[in-house]
Formats: sequence, structure tokens, C-alpha cells
Amino acid sequence: MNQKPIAAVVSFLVLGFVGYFIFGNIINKPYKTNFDSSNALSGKQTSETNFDFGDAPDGKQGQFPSRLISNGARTKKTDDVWLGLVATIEKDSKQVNIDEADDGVKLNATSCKQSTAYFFVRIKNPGKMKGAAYLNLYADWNKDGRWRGSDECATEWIVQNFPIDLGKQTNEIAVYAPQFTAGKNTEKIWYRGVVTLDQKMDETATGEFASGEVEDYGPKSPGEEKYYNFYCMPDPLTINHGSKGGVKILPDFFSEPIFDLQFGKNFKPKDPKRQVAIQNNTFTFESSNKDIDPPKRSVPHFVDIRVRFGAGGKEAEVEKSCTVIVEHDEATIKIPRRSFPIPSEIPQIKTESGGTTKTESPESPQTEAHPIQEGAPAFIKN
Ligand SMILES: [Ca+2]
Ligand SMILES: [Ca+2]
Ligand SMILES: [Ca+2]
Repeated sequence: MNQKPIAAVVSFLVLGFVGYFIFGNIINKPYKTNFDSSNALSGKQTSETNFDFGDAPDGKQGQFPSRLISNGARTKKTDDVWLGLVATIEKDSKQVNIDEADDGVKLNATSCKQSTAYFFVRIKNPGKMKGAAYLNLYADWNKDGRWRGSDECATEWIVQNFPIDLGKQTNEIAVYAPQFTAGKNTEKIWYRGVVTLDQKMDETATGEFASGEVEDYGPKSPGEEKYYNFYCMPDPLTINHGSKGGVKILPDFFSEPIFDLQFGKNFKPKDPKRQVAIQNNTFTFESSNKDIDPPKRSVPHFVDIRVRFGAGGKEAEVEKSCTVIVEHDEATIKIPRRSFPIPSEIPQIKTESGGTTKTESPESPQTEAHPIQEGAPAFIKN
């Protein structure tokens, strides 16, 4: 069953998007939800005036319409339909090129030839949404600091309201690949990718939209083209004490492939409370069954993983932690001094075992339920 979707996304594997489709299976990842980065720092409540903006230079370095004063393209809601994993909300454009959530558009442009853009479109309620979303893409082929007009090969408004029927997107993330003719110069350009819900854009790349996300990408030197990062799945892994579970380590959307992984330099895989082992690109976490100590509580463990990327593992190394939550439960404690059940304890134990069955099985998201892998990932060309 796993073979079918893998075949369906072979073209993405070639492009280095290994593992991107796994994202379609991620539901309720607590730290991956959209966040308000401006307020995350200040601790303030989200105000009515916040939007997601683009972050192309709007000032001396370029005249791109990014800031509020320039009527920069912006979206009010970012959790109906958005690009990649995350979106930010800010009071004004984050100048320049410092939006942390530009993670859902990839341009594969060949000078004056037919080219492809990849949009990773994420939706909140797959199978339950109605209406349309629109994809737009603007590229500054002539490098004059604006998205306007055309060069000798192509218009700078390269994808024009490419429609997505949201009712037909049954996966949380789908990839859309509109095609276009690229301009003459395709190197070191600024481009803007936008998804909007129900509303169309125009050639100005400006305006306020009720829902969606705006992502701007700046010029990259050849050395900066490569990207290395990974994520843990599930994150967190939740297990009961005395049991074990596995966490897969997967490369991000645009990351170079993982070469191998090992524990972080200061991480102790074995101690009285746990045994952690790495095999292939997965680690298993076993919580010691001696580790039964009331009261009922959740104990987080942080497993430091160091991943090497690229050919021979020599291109890059990234180290970060995956979280494992061990649920300690009084229900397993034997209390020999009591020969009869105390009535109040019976429902308590039932409740806890009910909670236990609801706890996410470490295996089920990838290997049993895997709804994304049941259907081929949406890959739509026009
Ligand atoms: Ca943005
Ligand atoms: Ca994004
Ligand atoms: Ca231009």
C-alpha cells in the first residue's frame, strides 16, 4: 500500500522533496500551528490590525509593495488555508526577508522556457471546506525592484489566480504545480507567492485579503540554495511508562536528504528511566517499567538528535530535540493492603485507562492510519 503514493510523487523525490507528503498526515501538531511571532515576543494579545505580510524590500533596496503604507498584499486570517507548515501574523511587513514562515513555495524557473512553481497548500479542515482558493506568483525577472510589466520573455505576474477547489482537497497538505513561461533572467530575483481564500488578486500584488498567506523569497546565491533541516514525527511522542514507541526523523520540505542520524553529543540514551536507540532514521524510546511512581503526571524527555545531510553526510549537521512525553499513571500501582475496592477509585481507574487508549500510539500515524498514503498526494498540473 505504501508503494502507490511513493510512485505518485516520484517527480518530487527527484527534486529533493523527500518526505514532504508525510506532512499531509500531521494533525494537531501543537508547535506547528500558526503563530503570531510579533506578539510571541511581546506577550501581547493579538490585535485586530494584524496580518500576514510579505517581506520583500519596500524602501531603498526595492519598491516591492510589502508594507502597509504601500498597500502590501496581506491576509487577515492565516489558519483556513496557508502555504507550507506555518504562517506568521505581524503588524507590518517584516523588513527585509525575515518572515520565519516562508516555507511553502518553490520556483523552478528556466530562462524563457516553460517552468513550474510548486505551492504546498495546507488547509485546516480537509474534506470539509468549500469554495476556492487562488494561487498567485510574481517574479522580478528584470530586477528593477518591482513586480510590473514584462521582460522580453515573460510577464512578471507569472501565476494568475490559479484556482484550487478546496472541496476536492482531501489531504491536509497538497502540492499544486502551475506552469508558466519564465523571464530571461531567473537568477537572484525576488518572487512573491500568495494563496488567498475566495478572493482574486491582480497585477499589482497588493491589497487586503480576508484569508491566506503571503510569502516572499529573496535572491539566493548558489551556495545558499541548499537547505538543511529535519523534524520529528510524531512530535511529541506520548507513551505510558513501561511501554515504548518510535519517532521518525524526516527532512523538511525543501531540505537536502538526510544522510544519517545519531544522538546529540551530551545526550545519554540509557539511564534508569529510559532506553533510547537509533535504527535507520527512527529512534525508539523505551520507558523503564520500574519507573512507576505516583502521582499521575506527564514527564517530558528531550531526545537530542544530530542529523547529517547531503552526500556522505558532509554538507551540514543539524542538532535539535524531539520531545517524548511519558505518562505516569497511578492505575498500575498495586495497593495490597486493601482487600476491597474503594468505590471512588473505580471510576478513576476507568477514566485513566480511557485516557490511555486515547493517547496517540507511536506507530499508528505512519504505519496504520496513514490517511495521506491511502490516497495519492494531490499533485495537480494545469
Ligand atoms: Ca508572510
Ligand atoms: Ca508559510
Ligand atoms: Ca520587475
